[in-house]
Amino acid sequence: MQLNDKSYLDLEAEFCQYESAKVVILPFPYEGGISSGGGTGEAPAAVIEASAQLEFYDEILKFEPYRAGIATLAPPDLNGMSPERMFDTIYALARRVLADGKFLIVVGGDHSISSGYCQALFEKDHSLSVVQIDAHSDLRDSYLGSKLSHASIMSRVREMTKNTLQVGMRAISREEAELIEQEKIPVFTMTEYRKDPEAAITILKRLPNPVFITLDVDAFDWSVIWSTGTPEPGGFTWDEMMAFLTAIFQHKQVVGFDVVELSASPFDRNSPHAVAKLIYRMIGLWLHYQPASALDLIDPCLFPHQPA
Ligand SMILES: [Mn+2]
Repeated sequence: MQLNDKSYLDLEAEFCQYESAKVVILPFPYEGGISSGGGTGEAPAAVIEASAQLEFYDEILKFEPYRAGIATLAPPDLNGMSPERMFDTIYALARRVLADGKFLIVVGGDHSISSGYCQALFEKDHSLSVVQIDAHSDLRDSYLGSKLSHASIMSRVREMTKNTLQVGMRAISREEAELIEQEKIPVFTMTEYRKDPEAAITILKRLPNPVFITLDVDAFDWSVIWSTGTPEPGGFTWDEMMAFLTAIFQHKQVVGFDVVELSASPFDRNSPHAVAKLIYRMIGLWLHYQPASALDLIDPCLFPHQPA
């Protein structure tokens, strides 16, 4: 696998080799499935750039997650690619990385990229569940004539698996609301989640393993993520998001995640930094809550503390 010139966290060579890394980051700068905004094509590079400023030590989890090895792949050439070919490209790449036994993180790009990765995970295990954290329910059958639009991603996911949980919504069309009602789809608006997070956690606990998380950064409040294509006010604070993610990793066997819809801007250094840190915390949570035996640890220093 071809590595990126710059590794996530700007790691020393021994910690970012593909062969030894437990975690693999795939930058996937596709923005062919969006309806407004733009700039998601530059987002993965901005996140990798920002990640060089992170502390290696996680001050909450109290260890250094990078020691598990984090390889950063070179982004594929997606220039002018159709949504269909994009799907095939990410599907093939994800299959290969998963076959090598890695924990794969895809950094988008717009939300249309999620279905290819999800398909690769679903083929490995048909009991896959998907947790979507997003301001939008993305349940349109198609949008602007495209079934692979970023606004239709959960419709595509639900064709693979009905085991879904959607949290953080602040923008839903009437047709989507009717579908949610008819099919009793577990969707928590931000207001509902804030009022009673435990209701969502109860559904989360009932989802079959394994679990894939697709995280659209517009789920966050603008005080955390300012630069995104289809912003909505009133989203997750940083601490609310950390609490929800912790619950997911604590209760479920997470097999992968993606982070999508950041749009790079020359006027905003904060948002890519927040995404870089979000990814590092999620890597840390994954390591912390996985059974140590399953990780075949190469470095005993990784776990100075036993998982709670
Ligand atoms: Mn969204």
